[in-house]
Amino acid sequence: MSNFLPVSLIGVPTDIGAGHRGASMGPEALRVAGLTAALIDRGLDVIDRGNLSGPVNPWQPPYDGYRHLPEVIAWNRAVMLAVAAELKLQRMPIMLGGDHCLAIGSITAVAQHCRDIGKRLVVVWLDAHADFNTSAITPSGNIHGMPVACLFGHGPDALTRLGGSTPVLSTDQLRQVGIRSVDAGEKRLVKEVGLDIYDMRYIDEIGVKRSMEEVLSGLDKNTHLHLSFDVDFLDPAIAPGVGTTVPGGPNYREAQLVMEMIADTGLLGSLDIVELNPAFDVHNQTAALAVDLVESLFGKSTLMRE
Ligand code: 5AB
Ligand code: MN
Ligand code: MN
Ligand code: MN
Repeated sequence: MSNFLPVSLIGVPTDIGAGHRGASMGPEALRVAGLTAALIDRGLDVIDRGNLSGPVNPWQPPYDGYRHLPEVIAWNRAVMLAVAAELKLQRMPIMLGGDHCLAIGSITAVAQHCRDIGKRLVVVWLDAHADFNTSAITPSGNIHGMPVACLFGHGPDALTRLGGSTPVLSTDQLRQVGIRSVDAGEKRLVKEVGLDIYDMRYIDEIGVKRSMEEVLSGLDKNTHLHLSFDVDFLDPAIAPGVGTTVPGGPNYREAQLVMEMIADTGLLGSLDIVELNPAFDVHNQTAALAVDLVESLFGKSTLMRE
């Protein structure tokens, strides 16, 4: 049997925060690619809770620097409540996204839970983007480019205070990996706040292994590790099924090593799989790759080390 908590899959079929339609089909694509069976094969106890529901995508232009803000709020409330319920049952929530704005709700719930039980939360954010835009600096108004800023208290009250208190995260609680596309205003803000970013330049220079050793340093038994996995973290050559591809991401083995090293910590407590967009995918290959990587995240390739 595995040492992992039982897991609950939570489908979040929305593209409300994205600049392209289609991430709403992500949860089903992950299921079709065999996510549940893969986790059961890893020895995990798995319940698929089905999909959350929320407002349809009205596909409107941004208003006051935000696109679909009321709908984003509604979806995130639903996510926060669902995640809180699973954590209370001592289950590991796995979000099947859905665009990355859902991380506001999931991480708000996880942070609240950690406060309640006296655990330290550390978030590892795998992404091509820093997701640190605000209404004043966003080039798009798309809220999937803003979740990290919201979690740090920069954003509309309804999102920054979704769970009551703000900020949800501080700089010592977040490590971003794989970053290679940051907008001009976003860059200034990220530097001002002092985000802990392991960008692709850094990874190229010192390698995945040493980078991940640094990312995962300072964790202990009392740490709850939340992984927010934006599929556009991966190189588009292996993962075309996302709306916002950026060249120069990790290749297959580099991505596997990232997941394997996270698995080795034994501290994974919650997970978002986001931004998968089947409308851009080829024969569901990106969903299949995401499932393959999640298997590594749950220890598939550590056999030789046991
Ligand atoms: B994702 C961009 N920075 O804000 C913006 O995929 C892209 O969740 C955001 O990382 C990408 O619109 C958001 C140009
Ligand atoms: Mn991204
Ligand atoms: Mn993202
Ligand atoms: Mn994206």
